[in-house]
Amino acid sequence: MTSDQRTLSVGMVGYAFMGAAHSQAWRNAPRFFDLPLRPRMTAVAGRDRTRVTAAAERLGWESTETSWQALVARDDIDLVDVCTPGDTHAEIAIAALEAGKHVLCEKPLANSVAEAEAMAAAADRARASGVRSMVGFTYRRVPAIGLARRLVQEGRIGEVRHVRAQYLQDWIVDPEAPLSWRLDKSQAGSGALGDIGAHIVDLTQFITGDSIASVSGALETFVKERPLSAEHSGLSGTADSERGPVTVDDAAMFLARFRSGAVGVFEATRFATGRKNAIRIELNGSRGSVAFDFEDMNVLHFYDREEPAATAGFRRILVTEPEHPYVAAWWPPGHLIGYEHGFTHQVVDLVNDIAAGADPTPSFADGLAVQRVLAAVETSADTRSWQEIP
Ligand code: SOE
Repeated sequence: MTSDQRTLSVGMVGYAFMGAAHSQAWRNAPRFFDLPLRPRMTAVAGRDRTRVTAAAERLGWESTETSWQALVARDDIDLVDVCTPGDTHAEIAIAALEAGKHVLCEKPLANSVAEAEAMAAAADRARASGVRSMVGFTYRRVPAIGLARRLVQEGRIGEVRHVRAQYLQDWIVDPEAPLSWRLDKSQAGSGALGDIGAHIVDLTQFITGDSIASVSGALETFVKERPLSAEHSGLSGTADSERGPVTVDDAAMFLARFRSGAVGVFEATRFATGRKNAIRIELNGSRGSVAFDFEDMNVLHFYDREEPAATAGFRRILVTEPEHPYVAAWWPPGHLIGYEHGFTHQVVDLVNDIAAGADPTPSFADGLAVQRVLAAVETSADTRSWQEIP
């Protein structure tokens, strides 16, 4: 590293929805948490000079590059933050790791198992020289999710039998919503399955500490053609008069068997009218249950079967106490946090791990494990058969 030891000099590639969320996190993390290294928002890269300059100004980056290669080649960058569509993750992340930069890469890790394997192998090689990597499954860092994991790991719901997970959005329910890169297989790899299904695969494996052994799935594309996108940013855009094919799934469903013997039902869709960003996870165990919905993200529901029957019932825990994961650094009890805080917690954990020489999680190997589940769901849907996860 060439930069000042007390700073961690960050270069970010991409500056749309995820770039904005990550920028907020790099800026806020040292303001609310005591960090061993001070993140410096050194440079942001994007292909269009005018737009990347405007983004740098808006989001607070000191300088710009018009190619990710130029960013990765800079001596004053310690960490590369990859916020681009999935088709570029492997190339950028591997080049950055080989250049000795730590890497934070948006999810899903890649667009295929082969790419994810190459990334995990590159991360392993880089690790030998102290270079760290993390994949951005940011919802792991929602305090209520952290509490759910703590309760499950402490045995408070006993042996897990049922895993019920949904990720529900509705941003393309209008058939005239334009074809963004998220609807193009060559850029996104898959649709609802990889974009949001990946989150619930990761979250359920994280909370249970278990892994999915086999799946049986189905995919559906309801709207097969859409207007081409004239302009697109985040989840909205303007339509062109020409139309093109949707090459990814609109909805993905699958049954799962976990290695511990638990069974799971998963659903990821962009057509759940009225559901905006509902990540719903319920686990039922031999001793109790936990239930979470991101649309009420400061709350965890907990049922303890060992309480007296007359008063037992789902308890609504407001996860805003200093005893809860990450919360002590924010506001007094009852003063809620939001979507962007998960990204800040992600940066906090990553910076702490880098300073301590520890391996951040979720690692690229964890990202590869999710990718294997996604691929198995696709094969299962194609072949109408159960698929084992290697
Ligand atoms: C779009 O569906 C999206 O932005 C995902 O890509 C993110 O991972 C999720 O956090 C919100 O929705």
